[in-house]
Amino acid sequence: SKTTGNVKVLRKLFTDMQQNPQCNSMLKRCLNKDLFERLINRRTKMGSGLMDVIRSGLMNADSNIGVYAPDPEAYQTFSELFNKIIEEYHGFGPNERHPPSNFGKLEDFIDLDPDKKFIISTRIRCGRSVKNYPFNPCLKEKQYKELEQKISGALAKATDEELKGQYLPLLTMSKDEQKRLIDQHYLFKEGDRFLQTANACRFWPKGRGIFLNKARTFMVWINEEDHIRIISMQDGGNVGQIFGRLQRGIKLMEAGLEFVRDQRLGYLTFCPTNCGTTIRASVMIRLPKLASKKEQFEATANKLNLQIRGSKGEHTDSDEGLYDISNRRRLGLTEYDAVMEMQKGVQQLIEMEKAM
Ligand code: ADP
Ligand code: CIR
Repeated sequence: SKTTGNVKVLRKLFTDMQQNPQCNSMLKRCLNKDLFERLINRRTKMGSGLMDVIRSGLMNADSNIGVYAPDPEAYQTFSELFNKIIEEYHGFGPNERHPPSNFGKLEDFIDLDPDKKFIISTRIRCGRSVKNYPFNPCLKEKQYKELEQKISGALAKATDEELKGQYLPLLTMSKDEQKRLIDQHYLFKEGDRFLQTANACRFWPKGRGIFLNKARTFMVWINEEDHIRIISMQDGGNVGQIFGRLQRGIKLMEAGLEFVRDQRLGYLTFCPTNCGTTIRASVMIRLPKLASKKEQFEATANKLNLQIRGSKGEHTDSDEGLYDISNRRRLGLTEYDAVMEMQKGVQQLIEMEKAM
């Protein structure tokens, strides 16, 4: 039967991963044979199985994490696996509860680089999933269209002059325009093999697109990795201005839509690294002296709970000494603390660079 065949394929891919010395993913560390056998026959009500959770990690040996939740219920159904990964990534234990949302006082956030010596730009993003819709692998073509309409409709109701803008569907965008928007760091990339193998790119480019305000400081991604990504960014290091704008953007979306929030895990997203606050606050920064001492750079970032990415996003290299440095944890702390973790950490890195 089909199911037995699939189980065979799954066992083979799992064994290959276990035996692959190149693979160093959290999936490999967290899913031992024993747990694999316990999870192999489980299904969510929507029919998602273990294969749907771990396919990306099995097919991409260079995954950092290697799992996605095909629908919100998967976090429960496969909790033994997700909880281990969530604990390793966020330091959030299985008996902890994500705190209520708290964005704190905006006055506590500063300009990290008033003389514009180190920071090119700063960006804060968060993700949201719309209630009563599964995640990418389970979405039907019709649901992509519904989501696109609902989300772009909510954005069209903006009255805040700074947030007003227009929605650009990927379907009608020229390849030139798409490339320009990606190169300018506004738009998501195309052909992410981690997402493709997670079955997250079906019907692409249908239902996908970007909303951009006039000043290009506020944008919303529709139906890429998550239903919604809300982004605030601008040149320089003014964290307060950027975080303030993000909060107004979130309020705008909340006025028109309802989001999935779990008692224990906070806001639910497709990738477990994004649950909780869903906040990634980052600076695009040059720290030539510190970065030349790779081991010290990485160890310091780690100690400060910061994550270093390349200059074109996750899984890319650094170009011309440019790094994308952000808070690593998003779950088990407040929105205020997530952004503050980036602010304090980057402040320290800049101090170190100055002293070198
Ligand atoms: P995510 O949206 O999940 O944070 P990526 O790492 O793929 O995912 O980044 C998306 C885009 O945002 C990439 O083009 C990346 O270079 C860009 N980006 C991230 N941080 C900044 C920043 N501080 N300034 C400018 N662009 C940024
Ligand atoms: C991976 O496992 O490398 C991809 N599925 C992306 C995971 C998200 N990574 C992260 O650090 N936020």
